[in-house]
Amino acid sequence: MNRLFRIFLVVALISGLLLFATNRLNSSQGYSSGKTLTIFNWGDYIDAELIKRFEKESGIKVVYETFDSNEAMMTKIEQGGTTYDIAVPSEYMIEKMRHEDLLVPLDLSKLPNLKYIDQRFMNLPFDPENKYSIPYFWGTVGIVFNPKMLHGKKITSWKDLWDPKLKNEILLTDGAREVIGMGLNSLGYSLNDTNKQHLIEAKEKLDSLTPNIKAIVGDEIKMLLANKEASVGLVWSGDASEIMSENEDLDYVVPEEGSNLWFDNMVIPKTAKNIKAAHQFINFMLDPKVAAQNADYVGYSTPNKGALKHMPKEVVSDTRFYPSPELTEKLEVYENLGKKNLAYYNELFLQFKMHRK
Ligand code: SPD
Repeated sequence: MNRLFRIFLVVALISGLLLFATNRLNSSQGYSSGKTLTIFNWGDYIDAELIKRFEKESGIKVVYETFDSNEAMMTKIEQGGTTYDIAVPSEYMIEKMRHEDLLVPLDLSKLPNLKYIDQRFMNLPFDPENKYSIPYFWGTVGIVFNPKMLHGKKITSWKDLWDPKLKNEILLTDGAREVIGMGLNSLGYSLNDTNKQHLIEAKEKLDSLTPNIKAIVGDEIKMLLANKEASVGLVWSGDASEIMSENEDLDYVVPEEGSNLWFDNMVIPKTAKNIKAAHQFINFMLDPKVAAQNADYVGYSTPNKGALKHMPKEVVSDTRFYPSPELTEKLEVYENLGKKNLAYYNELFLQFKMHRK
């Protein structure tokens, strides 16, 4: 081997090693190359089969990360150093992200499947022309309960939860707006109330519920309720539907005092590195058969009108999970209450959690 050839071999070897190390480092940091798409979604919120199918059809590798609250998602995006191409926040957080200029405007011409979304879920106040967000799932907040464990007692109102007979029987979803909202609603206040006195009253009302609370948990709430570890849970409707498919004894109610109507939408954060692939993925998820498979898997309500045709009749006609527009109009959508107020909700929620200890 002559000297020149040996030098060439060494240089080629070192370059190859450097390239390999850089790729490893980049991928471990979520860096998206043209063939990588990084998605940031709620836990238990997609059929993993669909990710595999998208990867196969598009040749794009999906890096998938999860969060468990809008606040956690926002903190991660705001603090920087992430390269998320798609995130799935709820309405009030989308409004906040828009105001903070954290979103990339969508190219709707790249989303032909958008035509399948029911007009009822388009042009909502948090994003009036869907410039930044595309409907993913929607639902309500309510109470799932096991009438058998409650000796036939039916729950219809938030107030029912304060019944001393429910000692250590209630599981709460770990969400500041959901839990503080329950306190506010039970006192007849709005879910978007920013009156300090009302918020303190709501926190005190929640403190008085402490003896009945077994735990405040994340996605494991579904397993605990389905396995009869508790008889009552404050949950998102889709979780209720999934729990009920595991245990038919359970029922779900939106309390009569009122509750929350929510919308989770797909957005492209400014952290995106692969905006083209993000549009491809959003359009893929909007395909009626894909959306139907996803809804069937996660148990949440789809806003995709085209998908409903591919789903079992008994699912889409269940008004607990597909409530009529007349009922949803009576419910409240969370508003972006501004930095200070949202921080105050979080602080009260933390104080409430500490009070339990
Ligand atoms: N396990 C997935 C949960 C997603 C629920 N999103 C509801 C947000 C309501 N603000």
